Amino acid sequence: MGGWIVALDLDTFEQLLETLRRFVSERLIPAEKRVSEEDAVPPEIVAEMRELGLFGLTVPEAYGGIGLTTEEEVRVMFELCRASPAFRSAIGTNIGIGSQGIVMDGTEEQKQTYLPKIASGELVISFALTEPDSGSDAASLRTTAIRDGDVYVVNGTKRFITNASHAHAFTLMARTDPSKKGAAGVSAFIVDRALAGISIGKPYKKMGQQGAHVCDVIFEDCRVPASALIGGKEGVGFKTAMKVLDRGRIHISSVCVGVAERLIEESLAYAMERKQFGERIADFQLVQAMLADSRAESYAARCMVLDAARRRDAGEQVSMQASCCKYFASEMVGRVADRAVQIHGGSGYIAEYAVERFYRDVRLFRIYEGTSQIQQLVIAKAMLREAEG
Ligand code: COS
Repeated sequence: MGGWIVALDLDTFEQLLETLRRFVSERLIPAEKRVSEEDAVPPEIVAEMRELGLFGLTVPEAYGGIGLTTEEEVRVMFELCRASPAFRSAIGTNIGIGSQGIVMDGTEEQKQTYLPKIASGELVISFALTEPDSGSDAASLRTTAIRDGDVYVVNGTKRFITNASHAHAFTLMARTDPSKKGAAGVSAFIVDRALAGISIGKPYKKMGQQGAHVCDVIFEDCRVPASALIGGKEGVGFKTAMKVLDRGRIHISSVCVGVAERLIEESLAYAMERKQFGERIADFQLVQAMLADSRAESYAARCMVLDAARRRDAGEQVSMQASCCKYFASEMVGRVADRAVQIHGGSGYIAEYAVERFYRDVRLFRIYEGTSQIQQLVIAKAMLREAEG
């Protein structure tokens, strides 16, 4: 691991944020248009992200990463996500849903085999949970992993898997016990892409977030060594996935805050420059109301995300708070993007302006890593559980 992120005393962490701020302004934002047009993050930028240590932000130091706390991670994301979400996506599965199952529940051997390469960015890892018939109802997944001697034979299709087209490994959730219908029959594996019996679909054409790729992953009689079972335990893979998503949802919420801050910056700059009726539109109270609503909501989301992150770092169970954050922050950035387009007027609908692209990009935040409706369910279920004692 190269670069400047070594030990995270306060000064070093502030330095990290400062370096990142510069990287975002000088390298990422100027490359946004190109990323969108070419539907790819340029390899030289991926290489720079690797150099900076960004692929290893959340991997513990003992395995070659930087081992950020959740709070530090979200503060890094607030900065990074002032640039197109496609850049975040390039590192997103390595620092989040792809790696965290191994970090949380992997055996020592699994950690030593995978985490150093994940942290350096040498190995890209994706998270394979969703299927054609299993989205929000994740526990109904049908992909099977049937034990046969010292291997599991995997069959099934995973859908909309982020970074699958360039992944070297997958954190895969599959049913090891088909006689059990729900969560109890599901196990988690680390599957190497190089194994026979894995094919990757063509990247889907999406509404936004060009430069981030999602594909189907098809397993046909793929023989996965038994040693790939995460933690060496069957039947707990759904729980691993849910724990990973708890952290993932806080992460996505911080992404939403970063993007909202950028949209506010763009809106304010435009409103201060654009003149109508002989005045800057920023001086009109109806425009000010939109700016103020966006600032207040983004600030609220930032506070929520920091609180949830700190609670997680203190060892609290934060599923409910993670869902509150994901629900509020993703809906918030949708409203902020909508106002940003409105403040830009006709120009907001034109691809020359960043807000047109961000408006499309942010729509996904209300959907992936659990829709807003799933977050509402998780929150309400927790409320009922608490009230019922
Ligand atoms: N942490 C640890 N364990 C958890 C957990 C969490 N956050 N959430 C659930 N579990 C456990 C439960 O305790 C339960 O275990 P027991 O049977 O031992 O009690 C088990 O997992 C099943 O939980 P539950 O009955 O609540 O599961 P449901 O089938 O009702 O599903 C939802 C729960 C809907 C919340 C889940 O399916 C979900 O999050 N769906 C959305 C999936 C998603 O985000 N997809 C995005 C794809 S990844 S980009």
